[in-house]
Amino acid sequence: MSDLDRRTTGGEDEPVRFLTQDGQLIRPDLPRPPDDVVREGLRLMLLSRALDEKCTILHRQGRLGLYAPVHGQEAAVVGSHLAIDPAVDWLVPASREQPAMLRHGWTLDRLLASLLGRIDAARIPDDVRMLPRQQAIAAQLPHAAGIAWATSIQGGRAVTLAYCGDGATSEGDFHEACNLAGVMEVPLVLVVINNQYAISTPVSRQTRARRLSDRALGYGFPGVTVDGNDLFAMYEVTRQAVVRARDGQGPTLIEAMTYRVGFHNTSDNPSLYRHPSEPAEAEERDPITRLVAYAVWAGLLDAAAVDAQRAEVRAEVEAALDQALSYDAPRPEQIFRHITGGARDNQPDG
Ligand SMILES: Cc1ncc(C[n+]2csc(CCOP(=O)(O)OP(=O)(O)O)c2C)c(N)n1
Repeated sequence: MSDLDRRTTGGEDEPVRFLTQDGQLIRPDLPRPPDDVVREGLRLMLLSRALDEKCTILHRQGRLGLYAPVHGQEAAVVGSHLAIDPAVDWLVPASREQPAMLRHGWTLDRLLASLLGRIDAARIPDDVRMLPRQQAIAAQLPHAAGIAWATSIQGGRAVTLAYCGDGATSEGDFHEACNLAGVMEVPLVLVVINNQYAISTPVSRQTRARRLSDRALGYGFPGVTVDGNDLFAMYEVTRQAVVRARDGQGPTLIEAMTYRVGFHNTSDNPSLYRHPSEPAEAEERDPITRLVAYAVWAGLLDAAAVDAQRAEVRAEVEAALDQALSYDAPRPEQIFRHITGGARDNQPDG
């Protein structure tokens, strides 16, 4: 029985955690990702934070419609995605997995184009094995189970990595997808980002279950709860789940315990439903601070190199924004594209 399996029996109450907040391994024998994976992870997390900052400004300037930040959840998203191979595996995001989508092959200018309504430029290239962001909560999950089922019928080695939030676990689509995935033993890794809130609804109002990972037991596959602010734990648990899936042993549910530090999206005001001390405390568990502490301690980067990287990713966002703004601006008639039905969808707008 692997560690992962043992944790599904309910014997261990604590989330899986490898790193202290000071960036030290809790036990020296714990596995750590290869150094290049840590470097890639840190860069993506910094890029994600820079993107959050820029998109919030663009929204406040009235130049961008809506943005859902990743702030606080970066290790959960990046750590899990680092464990799959974008050339082989499928990504099925929810609505705030921007760094995973970038690592999967959607370029930053296309991502920004999507947020700016420049939909032709935003198109996900056919060779990128990824679904678009999903705004209808949990609606992506039956598709994820279906993709995983299809790839297993085709006989390839592909694994599908899907994401949803804690609120999504109360939706019928979540349960239908998990049931199908369990019955058909599909190669699906489902990461539930438990950021404690579904807009204003706290997770305590979603379920009486002890943990969201316990949901998996009812569908006959392993569920494991992980410290979602710990890149190492997220990477290792997802890596084990991916090995299981590739070996034909079926799905795994990973609950990433984290916290949505900012607003739900740019139209939300969280001070209406939570005390400001809550996000302030969560900032003390910041996933980037933790990983930087490890990287400096392990000699992968020094503090000056981290600062240089922060500047680099900001410049990268600015350059991608310039590129995105050079694409065709949205036209009102595009709103009706794809909803008029049949052959008209293939005709020029208007
Ligand atoms: C089917 C559906 N119901 C309701 C909504 C409105 N809505 C948008 S985001 C959200 C909360 C989602 O919470 P969670 O699944 O925890 O993900 P998070 O946004 O926290 O990442 C809700 C209820 C929606 N988009 N789709």
